[in-house]
Amino acid sequence: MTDTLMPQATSLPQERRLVTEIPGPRSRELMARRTGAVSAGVGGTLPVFAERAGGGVIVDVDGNSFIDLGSGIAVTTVGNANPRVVQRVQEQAAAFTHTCFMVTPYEGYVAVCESLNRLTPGDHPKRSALFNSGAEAVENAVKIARAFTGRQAVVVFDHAYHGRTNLTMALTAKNMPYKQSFGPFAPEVYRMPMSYPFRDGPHAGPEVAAWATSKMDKEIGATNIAAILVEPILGEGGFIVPAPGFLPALAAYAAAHGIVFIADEIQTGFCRTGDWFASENEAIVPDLITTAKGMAGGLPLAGVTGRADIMDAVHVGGLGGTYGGNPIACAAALGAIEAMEEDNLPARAREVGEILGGRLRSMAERIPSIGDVRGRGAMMAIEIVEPGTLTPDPQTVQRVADACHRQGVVAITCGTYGNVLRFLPPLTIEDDLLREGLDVVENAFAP
Ligand code: PLZ
Repeated sequence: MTDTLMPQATSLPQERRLVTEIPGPRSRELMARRTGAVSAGVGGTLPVFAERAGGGVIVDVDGNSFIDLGSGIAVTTVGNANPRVVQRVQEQAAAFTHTCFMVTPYEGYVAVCESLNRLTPGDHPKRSALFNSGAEAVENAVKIARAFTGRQAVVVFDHAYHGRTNLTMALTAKNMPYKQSFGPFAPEVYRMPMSYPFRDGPHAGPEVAAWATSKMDKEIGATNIAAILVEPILGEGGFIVPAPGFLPALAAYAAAHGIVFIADEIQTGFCRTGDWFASENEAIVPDLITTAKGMAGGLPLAGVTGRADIMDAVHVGGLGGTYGGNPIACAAALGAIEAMEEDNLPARAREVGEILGGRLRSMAERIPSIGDVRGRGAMMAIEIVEPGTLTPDPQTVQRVADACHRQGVVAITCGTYGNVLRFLPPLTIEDDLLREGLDVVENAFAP
């Protein structure tokens, strides 16, 4: 490993260490309080409560140290409590915590927008706007595309995930747990077929895209479509990497028909896939791009970035929100982006991807229920099926994830069928710790 790629310093020992049963007594106590105080509707993955985290570990309130293979769902790409993030947050919190950018602006917001405009694909003039969550960014991207085109229809895809607010529930494909009993949903949302190489057979990317665009022509009419919204690699839907040519064909159709092409890079963006943005892999230049998660090192911040003519088409006052682009979140983003640039984290994501991908592929040779290994960079997954079939096996995935948790590894799942184990380690994880985490995953498959 070269010096520029050294993981961030953290005072936490970088080790897996179990000192109590899992969950330990302090976690059990807190879990009882949680049950009494927190809505049952808020789900949970691990039965332990966090106390500290950094590098590649999360330490719980009983002193158990877990190897983190989830980064809080692709958020702590630069490592938890990254020193550059912490320092800027502390300085900003001491200076001022909030003014509302629409009331009294501050430099941090502008600087984050400048970074987004500079780092996202394409060298055309760009503008950005900041929000609090991924879902809010997606909603605003749709608002902007509608204002720019004067059209209403929004095209999304099978297995898509875009959020939990009313419009983004409509944009999200999966019913349970995201949509069940929460309707009615926003209208003018149309779902099209997605390229899913493991499940749709040997269909080439352009072929699936042609199927989708022909449906758009016939069922919506291209001149009614404001936006085509797609995740370049589907996240919650199962880390589905569309076949080559699928995304470029969609982007070309959008360009030919005056449709705003929106890449939702909330999970894939900011170095995760080995590029700054996953769209770069097929040289896609989205009209708009939504970001959140990894951008701010753990603080809530989201953005919409894109062509200046589209972003500026909205009437003055049409975009905003009390907290959007909060100064502390902006300070965190500037620290996180500095870490990504100075430590060359796209290259580090490719290194992590080689360790992950190599190990997962060799596991697949030994474990017949691993039907597919896929992903890119530090965003990889295995899809679990009944051996030799495409039949999803979510029970095995749950059993493996639970066993990992008991053995001190934070493993998380995803997928339309709940049968995908995904790997999103912080890029500050040490190589040997990552390998140890993967040993635990492999052992967890043993019956
Ligand atoms: N778009 C591509 O991955 C968030 C959801 C976790 P928010 N994914 C994690 C859960 O179960 O709620 C996501 C995403 C993509 C949009 C979002 C939404 O981002 O910040 O969670 O609103």
